[in-house]
Amino acid sequence: MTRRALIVGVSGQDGAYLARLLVDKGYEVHGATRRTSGSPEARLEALGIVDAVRLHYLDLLEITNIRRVLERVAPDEVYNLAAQSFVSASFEQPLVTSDVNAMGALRLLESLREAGARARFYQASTSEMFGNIPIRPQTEETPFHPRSPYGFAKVFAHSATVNYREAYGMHASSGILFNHESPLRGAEFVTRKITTGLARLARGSEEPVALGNLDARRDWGFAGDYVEGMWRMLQQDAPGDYVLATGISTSVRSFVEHAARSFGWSVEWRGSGRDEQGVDARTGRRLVTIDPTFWRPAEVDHLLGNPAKAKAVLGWTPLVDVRGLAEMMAEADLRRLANAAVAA
Ligand code: NAP
Ligand code: F7E
Repeated sequence: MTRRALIVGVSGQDGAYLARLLVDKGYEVHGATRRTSGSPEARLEALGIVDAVRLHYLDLLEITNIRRVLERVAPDEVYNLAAQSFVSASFEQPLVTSDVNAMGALRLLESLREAGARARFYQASTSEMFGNIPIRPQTEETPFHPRSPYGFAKVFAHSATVNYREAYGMHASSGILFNHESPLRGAEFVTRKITTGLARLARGSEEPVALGNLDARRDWGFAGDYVEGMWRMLQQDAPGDYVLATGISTSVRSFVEHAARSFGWSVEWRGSGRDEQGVDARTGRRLVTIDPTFWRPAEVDHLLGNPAKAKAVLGWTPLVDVRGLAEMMAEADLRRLANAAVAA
C-alpha cells in the first residue's frame, strides 16, 4: 500500500530534499506550508518535484488548521521541519520563535494525540540545544546548555517529543541534527553567505563578504545526506533520539578557505579583531572583512557531533565532507549567477 507522508515546513531546505527522497521512494507526499507573499514552491521547483507534492496551507501558530490538515491527509508519517530557524533572528524575535519552534511542535503533537492518530512523528531537534556545553563530541546523552531563544525553544520541543513517546506510547522520534547545508540553504546562513558572496566577487563584484565570528566551529554536513537519516528514524520499530553529524568540526575561517579554493583563490588572513581581512594571497584582493553587527549576544563556540548511534542502529553515514560541500555550494552559486546573467 502507498505510504502517505506529511512534511510540515516543506518550503524550506530540508523540506525540499526530504520531499524528493520520499517521492523517489514511492510515497504520496503532502507538504504543509504557511501562506506568505513569496513562492513556497521555489526549492521544490529547483529539485524538479513541484508537481509530485500536494501542498496544504498550515501555520504552526494555529491549532484548528493543524487538526484540519491532519484529518484531511491522514498521514502515516509526519515530519515537523517547520521553524523560525535563524539563530540570529531569534535574539530579535524570541517570542515568535518560541511560539513556532516550541509551542508549534507541541500543537502538532497534541493534535496527533487527540486524534488518536497512529502516524509516526519526526521532530527536527538541533545541536544548538547543546550550546556551549564543554563536552565534545556531543552525543544523545550530552546535557543541553542552549545559548539562544532558538536553542531553548528547541529544547522544549525536544522534551515534548520525548514525553509524548513515554507518556502516550507515540512513535515520536527526535533527530538531533548538526549543521547541514546545500545549494538550497537560506542566503543568511554563514556557509551560503560565503559561497554567494565569493561567487559575486568571481563575477566582478568589488564587495567583500562581511562576516562576524570567524573562529566559531561547526560540524557541517550535506542536507541531502541528513534527510535520509530522518527517514530511517521513522522506519525503526521503536522510536528514539539520534545525533546526525559528520564527526568533524571546521571553523568559519576554514570554510572560507575551502570555498575560495573553488574560485582559484588562496586566502591569506591579515590584521586582527574587527580589522581582520581575508585577501587573495596572489593579488591582495579583499575577499572577506569583519562586521561586528554579525556577532551574537551569546555565541556557540564549538559544536562537534558523534553519530555512532545513527551509524550502528540506522546504518546511516554521511557521504559528503565539508570540502565537498563547500565546492558543491560554490559551484552552484557561480552557475546560478551565470544563468541569471544570460537570462537578463
Ligand atoms: P528552513 O529552510 O528555514 O525551513 C523552515 C521551514 O519552516 C520553512 O518551510 C518555513 O516556511 C517553515 N515555517 C516557519 N514558520 C512557520 C510557521 N509558523 N508555520 C509553518 N511553517 C513555518 O530550515 P531548514 O534548514 O530546512 O531546517 C529544517 C528544520 O530543521 C528546522 O526546524 C530547523 O530548525 C531544524 N534544523 C536545521 C538544521 C540545519 O542545519 N539546517 C540543523 C538542525 C535542525 P517559510 O518558507 O514560509 O518561511
Ligand atoms: O552560523 C558564525 C555564527 O547562522 C554558524 C541553523 O540551521 O545550524 C544553524 O544555526 C556560525 C555561528 O548557523 C557570520 O556566529 C560568522 O557561530 O550559519 P549560521 P547556526 O547559528 O549554527 C543549527 C544546527 C540550527 O539548528 C539552526 O537552525 O557562523 N558566523 N559570521 C556567521 N553567521 C551568519 N549567519 N552570518 C555571518 O555573517
